[in-house]
Amino acid sequence: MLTKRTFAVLAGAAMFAAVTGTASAQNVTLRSTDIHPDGYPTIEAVKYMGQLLDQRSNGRIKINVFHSAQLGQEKDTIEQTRFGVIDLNRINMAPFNNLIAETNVPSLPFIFRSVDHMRKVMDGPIGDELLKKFEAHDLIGLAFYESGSRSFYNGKRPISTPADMKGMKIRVQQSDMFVALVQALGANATPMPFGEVYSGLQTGVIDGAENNWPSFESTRHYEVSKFYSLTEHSLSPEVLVMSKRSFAKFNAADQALIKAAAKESVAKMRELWDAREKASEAKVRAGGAQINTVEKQPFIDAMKPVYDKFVTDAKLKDMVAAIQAVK
Ligand code: GTR
Repeated sequence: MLTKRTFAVLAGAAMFAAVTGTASAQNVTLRSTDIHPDGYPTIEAVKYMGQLLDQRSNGRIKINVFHSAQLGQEKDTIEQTRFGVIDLNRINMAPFNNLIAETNVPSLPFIFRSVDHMRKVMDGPIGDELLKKFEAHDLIGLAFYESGSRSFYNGKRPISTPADMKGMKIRVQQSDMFVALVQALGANATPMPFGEVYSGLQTGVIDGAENNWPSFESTRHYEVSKFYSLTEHSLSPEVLVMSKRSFAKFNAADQALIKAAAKESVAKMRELWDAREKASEAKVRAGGAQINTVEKQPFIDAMKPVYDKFVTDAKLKDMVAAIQAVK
């Protein structure tokens, strides 16, 4: 017997099939998720991709970006995207680390020498290979976005050496690699969704966290955690993935349109990101954050156990070597 709810779900699915069965001719609005607030560079980049698609499909394909974690925190949205409940997901590499071994590599501490190095790697064949790894997990990797460099912040004291972190409770993303990274520095790692970090800092459940300038600013974490120490330990990029189920509903021409619009949004993202990093830095400085630089070598030296634990087989070792060889 069909319950009312099942009927509603089936009716919804049938309607979707009717619309998307000839998706290339009908109007489709893709649902895209992001945890950041409206106006954040990642949100604006996906909106830009939506504008390109809208124009190029003569209004048939649009994107609706659900910002501020309206569709859930990052880790929870992965399953929904795999099932096609969410069509597009702008997310960091870190929540994929436990699922797809290769995604650990660009998140590794100090793997990139600079932002330019990171851009060159992610734009080149290594990045393309990585995007393909999502397919076995019901996702289509469309593009990588910037995420600047992540540094530690806390409310207790400036961090100048790993010893300053001893015993601190540091929030990390839900990734075993980030847990190991923080433990290798002598601190205690607490994996936690992004949306819970502010109250965690405020109530003292955690002493600190790590992130880039724009996220440190947009979350107002600097109000409750004022020491920002420029360790710049990870450049873990953002990735834009699409549900394979949603993607399969388009014909080849529209699939090419989607892929091209995503790739073209990368330049837009970079332009927005560079400006936002500067604006965020100015805002947190004006807001009373205490910034210090660090000598990086002791932090780099402490990372050996992380590489030993996560760069285990030959293909991951080759990927690390290939990244290091990019000039
Ligand atoms: C941000 C990133 C998010 C998420 C967040 C976090 O920099 O853009 O995708 O990874 O950090 O720390 O959870």
